[in-house]
Amino acid sequence: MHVPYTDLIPAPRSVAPQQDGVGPDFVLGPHTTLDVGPGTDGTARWLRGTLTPATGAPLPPRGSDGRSEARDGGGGELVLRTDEAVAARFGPEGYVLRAGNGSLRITGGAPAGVFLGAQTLRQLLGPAAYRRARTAPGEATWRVPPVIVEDGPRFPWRGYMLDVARHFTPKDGVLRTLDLLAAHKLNVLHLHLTDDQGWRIEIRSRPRLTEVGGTRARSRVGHRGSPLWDERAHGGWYSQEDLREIVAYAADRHITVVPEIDIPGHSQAAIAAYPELGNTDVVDTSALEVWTDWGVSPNVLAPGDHVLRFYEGVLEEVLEIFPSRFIHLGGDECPKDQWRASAFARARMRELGIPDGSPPGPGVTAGEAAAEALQAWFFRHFDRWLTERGRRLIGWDEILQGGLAEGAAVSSWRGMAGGVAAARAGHDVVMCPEQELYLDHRQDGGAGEPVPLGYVRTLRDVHAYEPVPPELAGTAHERHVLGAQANMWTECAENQQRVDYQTFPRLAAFAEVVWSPPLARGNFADFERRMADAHYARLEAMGVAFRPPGGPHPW
Ligand code: TNX
Repeated sequence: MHVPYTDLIPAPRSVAPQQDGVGPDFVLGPHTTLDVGPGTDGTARWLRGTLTPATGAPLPPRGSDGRSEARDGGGGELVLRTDEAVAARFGPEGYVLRAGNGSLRITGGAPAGVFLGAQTLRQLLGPAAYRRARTAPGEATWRVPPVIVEDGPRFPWRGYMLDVARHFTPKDGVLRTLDLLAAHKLNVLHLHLTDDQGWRIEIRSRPRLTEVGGTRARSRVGHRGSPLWDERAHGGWYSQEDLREIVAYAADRHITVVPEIDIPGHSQAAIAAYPELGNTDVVDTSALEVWTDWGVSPNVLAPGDHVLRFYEGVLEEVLEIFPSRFIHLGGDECPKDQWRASAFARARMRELGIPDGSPPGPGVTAGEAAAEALQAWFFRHFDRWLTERGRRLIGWDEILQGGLAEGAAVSSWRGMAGGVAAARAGHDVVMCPEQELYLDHRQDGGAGEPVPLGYVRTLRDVHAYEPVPPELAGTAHERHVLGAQANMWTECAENQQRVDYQTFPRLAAFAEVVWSPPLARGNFADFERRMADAHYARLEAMGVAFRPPGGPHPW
Protein backbone atom coordinates (compact mmCIF):
# COMPACT_ATOMS: atom_id res chain seq x y z
CA MET A 1 0.00 0.00 0.00
CA HIS A 2 1.17 3.49 -0.76
CA VAL A 3 2.37 5.32 2.34
CA PRO A 4 1.84 9.04 1.74
CA TYR A 5 4.11 10.31 4.49
CA THR A 6 7.20 9.06 2.70
CA ASP A 7 6.47 11.44 -0.18
CA LEU A 8 6.78 14.79 1.57
CA ILE A 9 8.57 17.62 -0.27
CA PRO A 10 10.46 19.38 1.19
CA ALA A 11 11.58 16.50 3.36
CA PRO A 12 10.70 17.13 7.02
CA ARG A 13 13.15 16.84 9.90
CA SER A 14 11.55 13.60 10.92
CA VAL A 15 8.54 11.53 10.03
CA ALA A 16 7.57 8.27 11.66
CA PRO A 17 4.54 6.07 12.11
CA GLN A 18 2.89 6.48 15.51
CA GLN A 19 4.59 4.10 17.90
CA ASP A 20 1.69 3.00 20.04
CA GLY A 21 -2.06 3.13 19.79
CA VAL A 22 -1.94 2.72 16.04
CA GLY A 23 -5.53 3.72 15.93
CA PRO A 24 -7.67 4.27 12.89
CA ASP A 25 -6.53 6.63 10.15
CA PHE A 26 -7.55 10.25 10.28
CA VAL A 27 -10.26 10.61 7.68
CA LEU A 28 -11.23 14.01 6.41
CA GLY A 29 -14.93 13.87 5.68
CA PRO A 30 -18.21 15.76 5.92
CA HIS A 31 -18.31 15.42 9.71
CA THR A 32 -14.73 16.35 10.48
CA THR A 33 -14.70 19.31 12.83
CA LEU A 34 -12.06 21.97 13.10
CA ASP A 35 -10.86 22.99 16.54
CA VAL A 36 -9.32 26.42 16.10
CA GLY A 37 -6.90 27.34 18.88
CA PRO A 38 -5.78 30.89 19.64
CA GLY A 39 -3.75 32.39 16.81
CA THR A 40 -4.72 29.68 14.32
CA ASP A 41 -7.79 31.23 12.71
CA GLY A 42 -5.73 32.27 9.64
CA THR A 43 -4.84 28.67 8.92
CA ALA A 44 -8.45 27.64 9.62
CA ARG A 45 -9.59 30.12 6.98
CA TRP A 46 -6.98 28.83 4.56
CA LEU A 47 -8.03 25.22 5.17
CA ARG A 48 -11.67 26.02 4.54
CA GLY A 49 -10.84 28.06 1.47
CA THR A 50 -8.55 25.43 0.01
CA LEU A 51 -9.32 21.96 1.30
CA THR A 52 -13.09 22.37 1.37
CA PRO A 53 -13.47 22.90 -2.39
CA ALA A 54 -11.09 20.00 -3.12
CA THR A 55 -12.50 17.52 -0.62
CA GLY A 56 -16.04 18.66 0.07
CA ALA A 57 -15.34 18.60 3.81
CA PRO A 58 -16.93 21.79 5.21
CA LEU A 59 -14.80 21.75 8.39
CA PRO A 60 -17.36 23.22 10.78
CA PRO A 61 -16.00 24.53 14.07
CA ARG A 62 -15.75 21.99 16.84
CA GLY A 63 -19.02 21.53 18.69
CA SER A 64 -21.12 23.31 16.10
CA ASP A 65 -22.98 20.15 15.13
CA GLY A 66 -22.99 18.66 18.59
CA ARG A 67 -20.40 16.06 17.69
CA SER A 68 -16.99 16.76 18.98
CA GLU A 69 -15.52 13.38 19.72
CA ALA A 70 -13.62 11.38 17.18
CA ARG A 71 -15.64 8.85 15.29
CA ASP A 72 -14.85 6.37 12.58
CA GLY A 73 -15.88 7.01 9.03
CA GLY A 74 -15.12 10.68 8.64
CA GLY A 75 -16.01 12.23 11.94
CA GLY A 76 -12.58 12.87 13.40
CA GLU A 77 -11.24 16.12 14.64
CA LEU A 78 -8.70 18.39 13.11
CA VAL A 79 -7.03 20.40 15.87
CA LEU A 80 -4.91 23.50 15.41
CA ARG A 81 -2.73 24.85 18.21
CA THR A 82 0.38 26.89 18.87
CA ASP A 83 2.82 25.90 21.58
CA GLU A 84 5.92 27.56 23.01
CA ALA A 85 7.59 24.18 23.43
CA VAL A 86 7.36 23.57 19.69
CA ALA A 87 8.80 27.04 19.06
CA ALA A 88 11.69 26.24 21.40
CA ARG A 89 12.49 23.04 19.51
CA PHE A 90 11.74 23.94 15.91
CA GLY A 91 11.35 27.70 15.74
CA PRO A 92 8.23 29.79 15.07
CA GLU A 93 7.85 28.20 11.63
CA GLY A 94 8.21 24.70 13.08
CA TYR A 95 5.33 22.35 13.74
CA VAL A 96 4.43 18.91 14.98
CA LEU A 97 1.73 17.04 13.08
CA ARG A 98 0.27 14.06 14.84
CA ALA A 99 -2.34 11.78 13.28
CA GLY A 100 -3.86 8.91 15.20
CA ASN A 101 -7.04 7.65 16.82
CA GLY A 102 -9.01 9.14 13.99
CA SER A 103 -7.88 12.70 14.64
CA LEU A 104 -5.13 14.96 13.46
CA ARG A 105 -3.43 17.72 15.43
CA ILE A 106 -1.10 20.39 14.11
CA THR A 107 0.87 22.25 16.75
CA GLY A 108 2.91 25.15 15.44
CA GLY A 109 5.67 27.09 17.13
CA ALA A 110 3.66 30.16 16.10
CA PRO A 111 0.82 30.83 13.61
CA ALA A 112 3.31 30.45 10.73
CA GLY A 113 4.19 26.95 11.94
CA VAL A 114 0.53 25.97 12.04
CA PHE A 115 0.14 27.14 8.46
CA LEU A 116 3.24 25.24 7.32
CA GLY A 117 1.96 22.14 9.11
CA ALA A 118 -1.28 22.54 7.16
CA GLN A 119 0.81 22.41 3.96
CA THR A 120 2.10 19.04 5.12
CA LEU A 121 -1.45 17.89 5.83
CA ARG A 122 -2.41 18.77 2.27
CA GLN A 123 0.46 16.67 0.91
CA LEU A 124 -0.57 13.76 3.14
CA LEU A 125 -4.11 13.85 1.75
CA GLY A 126 -2.87 13.15 -1.77
CA PRO A 127 -2.49 15.03 -5.07
CA ALA A 128 -6.24 15.49 -5.55
CA ALA A 129 -6.21 17.76 -2.49
CA TYR A 130 -4.45 20.29 -4.75
CA ARG A 131 -7.43 20.64 -7.09
CA ARG A 132 -9.88 23.48 -6.80
CA ALA A 133 -13.01 21.40 -7.03
CA ARG A 134 -14.06 17.92 -6.17
CA THR A 135 -13.29 15.44 -8.92
CA ALA A 136 -14.25 12.25 -7.05
CA PRO A 137 -17.63 12.43 -5.42
CA GLY A 138 -18.17 10.37 -2.30
CA GLU A 139 -16.92 10.34 1.23
CA ALA A 140 -13.96 9.13 3.15
CA THR A 141 -11.32 9.08 0.47
CA TRP A 142 -9.11 11.51 2.34
CA ARG A 143 -6.98 9.53 4.78
CA VAL A 144 -3.86 10.10 6.80
CA PRO A 145 -2.38 7.06 8.53
CA PRO A 146 -1.20 7.35 12.15
CA VAL A 147 1.99 9.33 11.85
CA ILE A 148 4.10 11.96 13.61
CA VAL A 149 5.88 14.64 11.61
CA GLU A 150 8.30 16.92 13.46
CA ASP A 151 9.55 19.72 11.34
CA GLY A 152 11.03 23.19 11.05
CA PRO A 153 13.01 25.14 8.46
CA ARG A 154 16.77 25.24 8.11
CA PHE A 155 16.80 28.91 6.98
CA PRO A 156 14.56 31.89 7.72
CA TRP A 157 14.86 33.31 4.15
CA ARG A 158 13.49 30.86 1.61
CA GLY A 159 12.99 33.01 -1.41
CA TYR A 160 11.87 33.14 -5.00
CA MET A 161 12.46 36.19 -7.17
CA LEU A 162 10.10 36.94 -10.02
CA ASP A 163 11.13 39.51 -12.61
CA VAL A 164 7.88 41.23 -13.54
CA ALA A 165 9.73 44.08 -15.28
CA ARG A 166 11.03 42.30 -18.38
CA HIS A 167 7.74 40.51 -18.82
CA PHE A 168 4.79 41.49 -16.75
CA THR A 169 2.94 38.86 -14.74
CA PRO A 170 -0.67 39.95 -14.25
CA LYS A 171 -1.87 40.09 -10.66
CA ASP A 172 -3.65 36.73 -10.75
CA GLY A 173 -0.37 35.12 -11.76
CA VAL A 174 1.36 36.64 -8.75
CA LEU A 175 -1.37 35.35 -6.41
CA ARG A 176 -1.00 31.91 -7.97
CA THR A 177 2.77 32.16 -7.46
CA LEU A 178 2.16 32.82 -3.77
CA ASP A 179 0.04 29.66 -3.54
CA LEU A 180 2.81 27.70 -5.20
CA LEU A 181 5.43 29.13 -2.84
CA ALA A 182 3.29 28.26 0.17
CA ALA A 183 2.88 24.69 -1.11
CA HIS A 184 6.68 24.44 -1.10
CA LYS A 185 7.12 26.10 2.32
CA LEU A 186 8.90 29.09 0.80
CA ASN A 187 8.39 32.37 2.59
CA VAL A 188 9.83 35.27 0.57
CA LEU A 189 8.61 36.58 -2.77
CA HIS A 190 11.08 39.13 -4.12
CA LEU A 191 9.33 41.16 -6.83
CA HIS A 192 11.68 42.78 -9.32
CA LEU A 193 9.37 45.69 -10.07
CA THR A 194 11.50 48.06 -12.12
CA ASP A 195 14.12 47.79 -14.82
CA ASP A 196 15.28 49.37 -18.06
CA GLN A 197 12.47 47.57 -19.87
CA GLY A 198 9.56 48.55 -17.64
CA TRP A 199 8.25 50.15 -14.44
CA ARG A 200 5.48 48.05 -12.87
CA ILE A 201 4.40 49.78 -9.66
CA GLU A 202 1.97 52.68 -9.53
CA ILE A 203 3.50 55.70 -7.80
CA ARG A 204 0.75 58.22 -7.23
CA SER A 205 2.99 61.25 -6.91
CA ARG A 206 4.83 60.31 -10.13
CA PRO A 207 2.16 59.01 -12.50
CA ARG A 208 4.39 59.00 -15.57
CA LEU A 209 6.44 56.15 -14.11
CA THR A 210 3.68 53.77 -15.15
CA GLU A 211 1.95 55.92 -17.79
CA VAL A 212 5.19 56.10 -19.75
CA GLY A 213 7.46 53.58 -18.04
CA GLY A 214 4.88 50.79 -17.92
CA THR A 215 4.84 50.16 -21.66
CA ARG A 216 7.57 49.53 -24.19
CA ALA A 217 7.02 49.96 -27.87
CA ARG A 218 8.64 46.73 -28.94
CA SER A 219 9.42 43.57 -27.14
CA ARG A 220 11.92 41.02 -28.15
CA VAL A 221 10.51 37.75 -26.95
CA GLY A 222 12.48 34.57 -26.54
CA HIS A 223 16.13 34.75 -27.47
CA ARG A 224 17.83 36.29 -30.46
CA GLY A 225 17.24 34.04 -33.43
CA SER A 226 14.27 32.31 -31.88
CA PRO A 227 11.02 32.29 -33.84
CA LEU A 228 9.47 34.22 -30.97
CA TRP A 229 11.74 37.22 -31.39
CA ASP A 230 9.30 39.83 -32.58
CA GLU A 231 8.22 43.39 -32.38
CA ARG A 232 5.07 43.47 -30.28
CA ALA A 233 4.51 46.15 -27.67
CA HIS A 234 4.54 44.94 -24.10
CA GLY A 235 3.35 46.44 -20.86
CA GLY A 236 1.43 46.29 -17.62
CA TRP A 237 1.68 47.46 -14.04
CA TYR A 238 0.15 46.92 -10.64
CA SER A 239 -2.02 49.55 -9.04
CA GLN A 240 -1.33 50.20 -5.37
CA GLU A 241 -4.58 48.39 -4.59
CA ASP A 242 -3.33 45.35 -6.53
CA LEU A 243 -0.10 45.39 -4.57
CA ARG A 244 -1.88 45.72 -1.24
CA GLU A 245 -3.94 42.71 -2.21
CA ILE A 246 -0.78 40.78 -3.15
CA VAL A 247 0.84 41.72 0.18
CA ALA A 248 -2.24 40.70 2.17
CA TYR A 249 -2.63 37.46 0.26
CA ALA A 250 1.03 36.73 0.93
CA ALA A 251 0.67 37.57 4.62
CA ASP A 252 -2.23 35.11 4.88
CA ARG A 253 0.29 32.53 3.66
CA HIS A 254 3.07 33.76 5.98
CA ILE A 255 5.04 35.00 2.99
CA THR A 256 6.85 38.34 2.92
CA VAL A 257 6.86 40.30 -0.33
CA VAL A 258 10.17 42.11 -0.77
CA PRO A 259 9.83 44.88 -3.39
CA GLU A 260 12.79 45.82 -5.56
CA ILE A 261 13.23 49.29 -7.00
CA ASP A 262 16.47 49.01 -8.98
CA ILE A 263 18.90 51.97 -8.75
CA PRO A 264 21.12 53.56 -10.06
CA GLY A 265 21.41 51.31 -13.13
CA HIS A 266 18.60 49.33 -14.78
CA SER A 267 16.64 52.58 -14.66
CA GLN A 268 15.94 53.58 -18.24
CA ALA A 269 12.17 53.15 -17.90
CA ALA A 270 12.19 55.72 -15.08
CA ILE A 271 14.42 58.07 -17.07
CA ALA A 272 12.15 57.76 -20.12
CA ALA A 273 9.27 58.88 -17.87
CA TYR A 274 11.22 61.64 -16.10
CA PRO A 275 14.19 62.68 -18.25
CA GLU A 276 15.66 64.86 -15.49
CA LEU A 277 16.66 61.69 -13.64
CA GLY A 278 19.32 60.92 -16.25
CA ASN A 279 22.76 62.34 -17.01
CA THR A 280 21.39 65.21 -19.05
CA ASP A 281 24.78 66.80 -19.70
CA VAL A 282 26.00 63.77 -21.63
CA VAL A 283 22.84 62.43 -23.24
CA ASP A 284 19.57 63.93 -24.46
CA THR A 285 17.39 61.97 -22.08
CA SER A 286 14.21 63.61 -23.38
CA ALA A 287 14.61 61.44 -26.47
CA LEU A 288 14.82 58.18 -24.53
CA GLU A 289 12.08 55.60 -24.61
CA VAL A 290 11.59 52.56 -22.44
CA TRP A 291 14.45 50.22 -23.41
CA THR A 292 13.29 47.67 -25.96
CA ASP A 293 16.36 45.48 -26.02
CA TRP A 294 17.75 42.99 -23.50
CA GLY A 295 21.02 43.50 -21.72
CA VAL A 296 21.91 46.54 -19.68
CA SER A 297 21.18 50.09 -20.75
CA PRO A 298 24.01 52.65 -20.45
CA ASN A 299 21.44 55.22 -19.30
CA VAL A 300 21.70 55.42 -15.53
CA LEU A 301 20.55 57.82 -12.82
CA ALA A 302 22.42 61.08 -12.31
CA PRO A 303 24.10 61.42 -8.90
CA GLY A 304 22.06 64.46 -7.98
CA ASP A 305 20.12 65.60 -4.93
CA HIS A 306 17.03 65.92 -7.11
CA VAL A 307 17.35 62.20 -7.88
CA LEU A 308 17.64 61.32 -4.19
CA ARG A 309 14.52 63.40 -3.46
CA PHE A 310 12.66 61.75 -6.35
CA TYR A 311 13.43 58.24 -5.11
CA GLU A 312 12.66 59.18 -1.51
CA GLY A 313 9.20 60.12 -2.77
CA VAL A 314 8.91 56.80 -4.60
CA LEU A 315 10.10 54.86 -1.55
CA GLU A 316 7.69 56.64 0.76
CA GLU A 317 4.86 55.11 -1.25
CA VAL A 318 6.66 51.77 -1.46
CA LEU A 319 6.97 51.63 2.35
CA GLU A 320 3.27 52.32 2.74
CA ILE A 321 2.42 49.33 0.59
CA PHE A 322 5.05 46.81 1.68
CA PRO A 323 5.51 46.08 5.39
CA SER A 324 8.65 44.03 4.59
CA ARG A 325 11.60 44.88 6.81
CA PHE A 326 13.93 44.48 3.82
CA ILE A 327 13.58 46.80 0.85
CA HIS A 328 15.63 45.83 -2.22
CA LEU A 329 17.27 48.68 -4.09
CA GLY A 330 19.06 46.71 -6.79
CA GLY A 331 22.52 48.12 -7.38
CA ASP A 332 23.50 45.54 -9.99
CA GLU A 333 25.23 46.11 -13.28
CA CYS A 334 25.40 49.90 -13.25
CA PRO A 335 27.49 51.04 -16.24
CA LYS A 336 29.48 54.05 -15.07
CA ASP A 337 30.57 55.52 -18.41
CA GLN A 338 28.06 58.35 -18.24
CA TRP A 339 29.26 59.37 -14.78
CA ARG A 340 32.87 59.43 -15.93
CA ALA A 341 31.85 61.59 -18.90
CA SER A 342 29.54 63.87 -16.96
CA ALA A 343 30.86 67.16 -15.57
CA PHE A 344 27.92 67.17 -13.18
CA ALA A 345 28.84 63.73 -11.82
CA ARG A 346 32.51 64.61 -11.53
CA ALA A 347 31.65 67.76 -9.65
CA ARG A 348 29.59 65.65 -7.29
CA MET A 349 32.56 63.31 -6.78
CA ARG A 350 34.77 66.26 -5.86
CA GLU A 351 32.15 67.74 -3.57
CA LEU A 352 31.98 64.47 -1.72
CA GLY A 353 35.74 64.36 -1.45
CA ILE A 354 35.92 61.36 -3.75
CA PRO A 355 39.07 62.12 -5.71
CA ASP A 356 39.07 61.34 -9.43
CA GLY A 357 42.39 59.72 -8.78
CA SER A 358 41.51 57.78 -5.64
CA PRO A 359 43.78 54.78 -5.11
CA PRO A 360 42.49 52.05 -7.35
CA GLY A 361 42.02 48.46 -6.25
CA PRO A 362 43.43 45.58 -8.28
CA GLY A 363 42.35 45.94 -11.88
CA VAL A 364 40.35 49.08 -11.15
CA THR A 365 41.34 52.41 -12.66
CA ALA A 366 41.19 55.62 -10.66
CA GLY A 367 38.14 56.79 -12.59
CA GLU A 368 36.36 53.50 -11.98
CA ALA A 369 37.12 53.63 -8.28
CA ALA A 370 35.64 57.12 -8.06
CA ALA A 371 32.57 56.01 -9.99
CA GLU A 372 32.13 53.04 -7.66
CA ALA A 373 32.40 55.36 -4.71
CA LEU A 374 29.63 57.41 -6.28
CA GLN A 375 27.44 54.33 -6.49
CA ALA A 376 28.22 53.66 -2.81
CA TRP A 377 27.06 57.22 -2.11
CA PHE A 378 23.58 56.33 -3.36
CA PHE A 379 23.46 53.29 -1.12
CA ARG A 380 24.81 55.01 1.98
CA HIS A 381 22.10 57.60 1.59
CA PHE A 382 19.26 55.11 1.25
CA ASP A 383 20.69 52.82 3.92
CA ARG A 384 20.40 55.70 6.39
CA TRP A 385 17.02 56.77 5.02
CA LEU A 386 15.55 53.27 5.34
CA THR A 387 17.12 52.66 8.75
CA GLU A 388 15.53 55.87 10.07
CA ARG A 389 12.20 54.38 9.03
CA GLY A 390 12.79 51.05 10.71
CA ARG A 391 13.58 49.23 7.49
CA ARG A 392 16.70 47.67 6.06
CA LEU A 393 18.33 47.95 2.70
CA ILE A 394 19.24 44.91 0.67
CA GLY A 395 20.99 45.04 -2.70
CA TRP A 396 22.82 42.90 -5.25
CA ASP A 397 26.47 42.22 -4.44
CA GLU A 398 27.77 45.12 -6.56
CA ILE A 399 26.82 47.32 -3.59
CA LEU A 400 30.03 46.01 -1.99
CA GLN A 401 31.98 48.11 -4.50
CA GLY A 402 33.10 51.37 -3.02
CA GLY A 403 32.34 50.11 0.48
CA LEU A 404 29.15 48.52 1.79
CA ALA A 405 26.70 50.81 3.55
CA GLU A 406 26.58 50.18 7.29
CA GLY A 407 23.24 48.43 7.64
CA ALA A 408 22.93 46.88 4.19
CA ALA A 409 22.32 43.21 3.45
CA VAL A 410 23.50 41.57 0.25
CA SER A 411 21.94 39.30 -2.38
CA SER A 412 24.99 37.37 -3.59
CA TRP A 413 24.37 36.64 -7.27
CA ARG A 414 27.77 36.71 -8.97
CA GLY A 415 28.74 33.53 -7.18
CA MET A 416 29.06 33.32 -3.41
CA ALA A 417 32.22 35.42 -2.93
CA GLY A 418 30.28 38.65 -2.40
CA GLY A 419 28.14 36.90 0.17
CA VAL A 420 31.21 35.56 1.96
CA ALA A 421 32.84 39.00 2.06
CA ALA A 422 29.65 40.64 3.31
CA ALA A 423 29.05 37.98 5.98
CA ARG A 424 32.63 38.28 7.20
CA ALA A 425 32.08 42.01 7.56
CA GLY A 426 29.02 41.27 9.69
CA HIS A 427 26.32 41.86 7.07
CA ASP A 428 23.38 39.56 6.42
CA VAL A 429 23.35 37.79 3.07
CA VAL A 430 20.97 35.87 0.89
CA MET A 431 22.68 33.42 -1.44
CA CYS A 432 21.42 33.37 -5.03
CA PRO A 433 24.47 32.61 -7.20
CA GLU A 434 23.62 32.69 -10.87
CA GLN A 435 25.78 29.64 -11.54
CA GLU A 436 23.52 27.63 -9.22
CA LEU A 437 20.13 29.21 -8.69
CA TYR A 438 19.12 31.17 -11.79
CA LEU A 439 15.98 29.55 -13.05
CA ASP A 440 16.07 31.41 -16.36
CA HIS A 441 19.13 29.32 -17.17
CA ARG A 442 18.46 26.05 -19.00
CA GLN A 443 17.87 22.86 -17.10
CA ASP A 444 19.42 20.50 -19.60
CA GLY A 445 22.25 20.69 -22.12
CA GLY A 446 20.18 19.10 -24.89
CA ALA A 447 19.04 20.94 -28.00
CA GLY A 448 15.38 20.63 -27.02
CA GLU A 449 15.33 23.32 -24.34
CA PRO A 450 13.00 26.13 -25.43
CA VAL A 451 15.51 28.78 -24.33
CA PRO A 452 19.02 27.36 -24.62
CA LEU A 453 20.68 30.08 -22.54
CA GLY A 454 22.91 30.29 -19.51
CA TYR A 455 24.52 27.68 -17.33
CA VAL A 456 23.08 24.19 -17.40
CA ARG A 457 21.43 23.66 -14.03
CA THR A 458 19.65 20.36 -13.79
CA LEU A 459 17.17 19.31 -11.15
CA ARG A 460 19.97 17.26 -9.61
CA ASP A 461 22.31 20.31 -9.54
CA VAL A 462 19.75 22.45 -7.74
CA HIS A 463 19.05 19.69 -5.25
CA ALA A 464 22.77 19.42 -4.48
CA TYR A 465 23.24 23.16 -3.87
CA GLU A 466 24.57 24.12 -0.44
CA PRO A 467 23.83 27.72 0.69
CA VAL A 468 26.53 27.89 3.35
CA PRO A 469 29.90 28.06 1.60
CA PRO A 470 32.82 26.20 3.21
CA GLU A 471 34.50 29.53 4.04
CA LEU A 472 31.65 30.34 6.42
CA ALA A 473 30.61 26.90 7.65
CA GLY A 474 31.24 26.52 11.35
CA THR A 475 32.42 30.12 11.79
CA ALA A 476 30.80 32.92 13.74
CA HIS A 477 29.76 34.48 10.42
CA GLU A 478 27.62 31.54 9.31
CA ARG A 479 24.58 33.00 11.03
CA HIS A 480 24.65 35.91 8.58
CA VAL A 481 23.52 33.56 5.81
CA LEU A 482 19.80 34.20 6.13
CA GLY A 483 19.07 31.67 3.45
CA ALA A 484 18.88 31.48 -0.30
CA GLN A 485 16.76 32.51 -3.20
CA ALA A 486 16.01 31.11 -6.65
CA ASN A 487 15.76 33.89 -9.21
CA MET A 488 13.48 33.82 -12.23
CA TRP A 489 14.46 36.49 -14.76
CA THR A 490 12.01 36.83 -17.58
CA GLU A 491 13.75 38.25 -20.64
CA CYS A 492 13.07 34.94 -22.34
CA ALA A 493 9.95 33.89 -20.45
CA GLU A 494 7.09 35.92 -21.87
CA ASN A 495 4.17 34.10 -20.30
CA GLN A 496 3.16 31.96 -17.36
CA GLN A 497 3.70 28.73 -19.24
CA ARG A 498 7.34 29.56 -19.83
CA VAL A 499 7.86 30.84 -16.31
CA ASP A 500 6.34 27.60 -15.01
CA TYR A 501 8.57 25.55 -17.27
CA GLN A 502 11.75 27.24 -16.03
CA THR A 503 10.64 27.29 -12.41
CA PHE A 504 9.35 23.76 -11.99
CA PRO A 505 10.29 21.19 -10.99
CA ARG A 506 13.52 22.93 -9.92
CA LEU A 507 11.76 25.02 -7.28
CA ALA A 508 10.76 21.79 -5.52
CA ALA A 509 14.44 20.83 -5.27
CA PHE A 510 15.27 24.35 -4.10
CA ALA A 511 12.58 24.16 -1.41
CA GLU A 512 14.37 21.16 -0.01
CA VAL A 513 17.70 23.02 -0.07
CA VAL A 514 16.42 25.83 2.12
CA TRP A 515 13.95 23.91 4.28
CA SER A 516 15.33 20.45 5.00
CA PRO A 517 18.31 19.55 7.16
CA PRO A 518 21.03 18.29 4.79
CA LEU A 519 20.66 14.77 6.16
CA ALA A 520 16.88 14.62 5.74
CA ARG A 521 17.28 16.03 2.24
CA GLY A 522 18.82 12.69 1.47
CA ASN A 523 20.12 11.58 -1.85
CA PHE A 524 18.84 12.68 -5.18
CA ALA A 525 17.45 9.25 -6.01
CA ASP A 526 15.09 9.48 -3.05
CA PHE A 527 14.04 12.99 -4.06
CA GLU A 528 13.35 11.74 -7.58
CA ARG A 529 11.27 8.91 -6.17
CA ARG A 530 9.20 11.35 -4.10
CA MET A 531 8.76 13.53 -7.17
CA ALA A 532 7.63 10.57 -9.25
CA ASP A 533 5.39 9.06 -6.57
CA ALA A 534 3.58 12.25 -5.64
CA HIS A 535 4.99 15.65 -6.39
CA TYR A 536 4.61 15.75 -10.16
CA ALA A 537 0.99 14.77 -9.57
CA ARG A 538 0.60 17.62 -7.06
CA LEU A 539 2.06 20.09 -9.55
CA GLU A 540 -0.21 18.73 -12.25
CA ALA A 541 -3.23 19.11 -9.98
CA MET A 542 -2.21 22.73 -9.37
CA GLY A 543 -2.04 23.32 -13.12
CA VAL A 544 1.71 23.92 -13.26
CA ALA A 545 3.33 23.58 -16.71
CA PHE A 546 6.51 22.02 -15.32
CA ARG A 547 9.32 20.56 -17.40
CA PRO A 548 8.40 16.89 -17.77
CA PRO A 549 10.98 14.48 -16.32
CA GLY A 550 11.44 12.81 -19.71
CA GLY A 551 12.49 16.02 -21.46
CA PRO A 552 10.92 19.10 -22.95
CA HIS A 553 7.78 19.24 -25.02
CA PRO A 554 8.34 20.16 -28.64
CA TRP A 555 6.68 23.54 -28.11
C1 TNX B 1 21.77 39.41 -14.48
S1 TNX B 1 21.16 39.13 -11.51
C2 TNX B 1 20.91 40.36 -13.98
C3 TNX B 1 19.55 40.46 -14.54
C4 TNX B 1 19.37 39.57 -15.74
C5 TNX B 1 19.97 38.21 -15.45
C6 TNX B 1 19.75 37.20 -16.53
C7 TNX B 1 21.17 40.58 -11.65
C8 TNX B 1 21.22 41.25 -10.40
N1 TNX B 1 21.16 41.13 -12.87
O1 TNX B 1 19.28 41.81 -14.84
O2 TNX B 1 18.00 39.46 -15.97
O3 TNX B 1 21.35 38.38 -15.26
O4 TNX B 1 20.13 35.90 -16.11
